[in-house]
Amino acid sequence: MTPSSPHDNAKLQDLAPDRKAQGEALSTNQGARIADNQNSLRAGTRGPTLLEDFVLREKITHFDHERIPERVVHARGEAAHGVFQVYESLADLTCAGFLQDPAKQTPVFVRFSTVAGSRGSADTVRDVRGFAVKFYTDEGVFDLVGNNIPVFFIQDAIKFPDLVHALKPEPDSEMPQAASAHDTFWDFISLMPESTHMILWLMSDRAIPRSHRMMEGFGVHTFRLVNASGHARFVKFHWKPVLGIHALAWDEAQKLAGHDADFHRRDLWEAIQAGDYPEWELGLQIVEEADADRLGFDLLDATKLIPENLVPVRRVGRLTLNRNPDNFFAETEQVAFHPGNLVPGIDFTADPLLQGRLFSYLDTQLLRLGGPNFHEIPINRGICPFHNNQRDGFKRHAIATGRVAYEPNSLADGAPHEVAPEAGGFHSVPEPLNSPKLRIRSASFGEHFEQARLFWISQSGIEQDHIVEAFTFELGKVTVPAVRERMVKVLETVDAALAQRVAEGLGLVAGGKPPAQTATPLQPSPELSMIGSGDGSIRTRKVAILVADGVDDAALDAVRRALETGGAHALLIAARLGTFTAASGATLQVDHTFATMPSVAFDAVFVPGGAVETLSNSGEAVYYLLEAYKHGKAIAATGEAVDLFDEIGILPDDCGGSLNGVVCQCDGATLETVAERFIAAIARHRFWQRGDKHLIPA
Ligand code: HDE
Repeated sequence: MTPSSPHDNAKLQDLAPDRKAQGEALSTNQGARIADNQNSLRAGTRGPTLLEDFVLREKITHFDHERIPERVVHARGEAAHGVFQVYESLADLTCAGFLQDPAKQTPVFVRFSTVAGSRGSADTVRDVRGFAVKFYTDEGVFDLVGNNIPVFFIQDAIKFPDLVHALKPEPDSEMPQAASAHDTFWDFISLMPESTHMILWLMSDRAIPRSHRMMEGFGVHTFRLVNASGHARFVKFHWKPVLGIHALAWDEAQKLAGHDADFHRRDLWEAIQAGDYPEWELGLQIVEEADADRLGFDLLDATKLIPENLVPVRRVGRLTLNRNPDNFFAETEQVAFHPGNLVPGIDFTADPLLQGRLFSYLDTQLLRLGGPNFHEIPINRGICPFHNNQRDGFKRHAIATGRVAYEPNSLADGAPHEVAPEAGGFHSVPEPLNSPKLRIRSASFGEHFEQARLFWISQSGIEQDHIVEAFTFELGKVTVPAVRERMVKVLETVDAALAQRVAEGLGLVAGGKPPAQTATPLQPSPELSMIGSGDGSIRTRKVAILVADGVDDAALDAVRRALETGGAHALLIAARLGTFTAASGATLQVDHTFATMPSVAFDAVFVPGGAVETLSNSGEAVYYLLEAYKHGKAIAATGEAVDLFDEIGILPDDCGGSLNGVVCQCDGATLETVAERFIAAIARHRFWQRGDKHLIPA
């Protein structure tokens, strides 16, 4: 049975299950039934409105207070409900109850977000994505408040306001919205060597995900897992998407921001509505405390990751999102994450970034959610009972009974009472501390470039090209030449070729010193590349089929059937809505037009033969194909559509030869063969290597 969410009992409809049948009456918040919801109470038909109109005043007052402050960062986001299940007991590592029993489903609520933009900003901007998971366990709420990038810009929480001020729109003009491509951001970054590793990730395709369903998640900081006998080990948390890690093209991301600002939000919502439940595996990297010093970097430094070829990721459980929220505000907006929401068996480390977060998240909710009782908002409520002597405060919901609100007491038999660690009480790892009080950065946090270089050398050639293009774009938007020059110098410390290529794009000359060499040459870490990840299926992919009158419906049906069998969704796209007559005389219903669902909304495009003359005379159709080609998407043609590709300069793959993602029906090839090759191409996600994409006029 799927566990119900903790806030189900707060839904309005539960109070009156069959509202229509019972003739649900419109009423004020006090329950008085309203006779007229069209007119305010006036002195005469054309006279002034009366102050005594409590119906009007209540309605307008509530409306006036409908907005709350948006999150200071991560304001733009969307969320879903789901469940988490562990594969096998992790009792050897942790006593956390929800990680013991493979039969146990723990309800979760997961919110994805961008960092920089306001609540109404576009989804597909270049940015880090938040990946925040609230586990409603039987032992309390556990929040894993992570990102889709495993490291962070800064090492110490005291720099966070500076970072965010530099990133957010500039304070005089309030521009640019949801973008890092501006002076203040790069001014700050170029002066903060510790941000170099993170900035390589931010300029990579990780920062323009195809979907939230296709990105990794990371806890970022090092945490601890503690088992029942008190043995503590360091842990890094990972979320591995079952569908793989995939990105948009930058040109596509920018166009999508205009065509569909809700692209990621819609993608998540529609996938869940369609039963394509997004899934991730929880991964753990475990390091014995005694081994930590041998890693070559400090585990408390959030600008470092543990390469997977050094410590493999053990996949221990599955997260499935299976239900959309009922109400965006009540759930997604009011959910309050906090890295300090822990359960016994999981503990912090002294990472100075994490330590600062432990203060920030409770503090920020006091303003955003208007007081100390936000844990009583249904989406934030745990599912296990809780008892304490906290009382009162703004918007208190619970009605505490009795006269005892203190401890120790005898008048309530000592309740609520403390619980010993052996009986499940939370107990911190007794980490030995013996040090003077200092305001200083540890020397072990002093190296900033080696892992940036590791990331760079672990990327495929095409991923490196994209990183160079991203740096060139972002720094190209910087108006102060000294900032551009300083940033190129920072890149010289990572890799000479990287710096050289970015400098060229900016009309600068890279020179200076070559990067310092490490004692042992760095070995690439293949898991840092996105290419080739995932289950190799086409599940949930969207395919546009371009149609017009006369389209070969035998080809259309055969390919569509094969795509749908593979789990993809195929939609018919044409110049207008309504119906078309296919070659067989059958009537086809169109789903969308070239304008309402442009090529950027799809993963692949198919053109059956039959209607080619109409399509080749349509600028919109030709643009559609060229744009999909430019963005590296799989495209396929059967019958006369093969000639259309030829005519507009899209080069087909050799029949059975090297695969460039352009699948054309070769002489004698069956529709089944075309469909098979098309499916294999879609499963590869994108053909980034198409060398002629810069020649495409789209
Ligand atoms: Fe956050 N961060 N953060 N952050 N963060 C917030 O909390 C903060 C950091 C992350 O979907 C705020 O409720 C500080 C790292 C996510 O509701 C705020 C520092 C990571 C979300 C805050 C960091 C994150 C937030 C804003 C440096 C990845 C969205 C509203 C010490 C591990 C959660 C709010 C959601 C949100 C503070 C750094 C992830 C202001 C001070 C590192 C996913 O409290």
